[in-house]
Amino acid sequence: MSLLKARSRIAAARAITVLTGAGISADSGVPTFRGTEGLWRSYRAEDLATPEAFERDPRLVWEWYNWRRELIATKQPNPAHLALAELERSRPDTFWLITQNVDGLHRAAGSRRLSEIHGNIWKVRCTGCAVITDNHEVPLPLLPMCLQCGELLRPHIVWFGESLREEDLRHCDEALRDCDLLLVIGTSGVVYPAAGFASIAKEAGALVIEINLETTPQSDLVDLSLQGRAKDLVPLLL
Ligand code: BV8
Ligand code: ZN
Repeated sequence: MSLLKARSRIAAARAITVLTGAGISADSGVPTFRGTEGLWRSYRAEDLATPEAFERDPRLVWEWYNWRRELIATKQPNPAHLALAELERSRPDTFWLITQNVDGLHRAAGSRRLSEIHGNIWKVRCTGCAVITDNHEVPLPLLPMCLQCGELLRPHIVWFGESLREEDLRHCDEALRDCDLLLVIGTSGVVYPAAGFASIAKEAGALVIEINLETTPQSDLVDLSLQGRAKDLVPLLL
């Protein structure tokens, strides 16, 4: 199937679901996790993005998140984010966006019908009273304390070994089963449960199109794997 064919299938789709990963924000200058300049490389992130790491050394984990907040605060949505927000506006009732990204760039681009399944780096959650608040302070004072109950605040982010929120998982399952087209953009397909989303949609009869710089573990599962930068291909497709 060519790009033209993909465009017509997208235009004809009854309901579209999109799954994005760090690759869609790479073109905004946000480092991906597993790429060459990836976050995981320089910051041993597998050890930092876990509840155990936060338990052991909350200051170190907050230093990493402050570094990322400072970096992301200077980044803008790119044409791929904007094209997806445009697509949502053109078909508000038959569109859902699932993102693994915590950078908030889809929201900044105007997306509203979205599930941020790994949380959002601009939200903090109290380890005591669980209140969630928006916080854009850069840098956050180390260690940030809850104004309500005085306990330690943590990033409102899903770490490795932590379960995703029930309502997000339900929403994703619905969006994956109801759609007749799933676009998978800029994810290495390594982290579960998101890595299993393409096969859920496929089994439910959707056409699955992948956009990535490289092939991934789901490339042979999808109907079409387009190789290229999201900022170039996504606007072309939509
Ligand atoms: C869960 C927040 C139930 C952190 C993230 C052992 C113990 C416990 C759990 C597990 C275990 N073994 C496996 C698991 C499950 C685990 C998992 O999947 N581990 C992996 C590593 C095997 N998953 C979990 O723990 C999840 N919870 O399963 O709960 C449970 C509970 C207890 C015990 C068992 C199960 C929670 C997962 C969420 C983790 N949190 N983020 C933070 O961000 O600070 S994951 C992190 O990786 C980011 O969210 C990121 O989005 C995500 C996935 O990475 P990608 O987005 O795909 O990014 P990546 O860099 O990998 O790839 C970028 C891609 O883009 C590449 O393919 C590249 O080619 C492409 N690209 C680059 N540039 C471009 C581009 N494409 C297009 N255009 C470009 N310009
Ligand atoms: Zn509190």
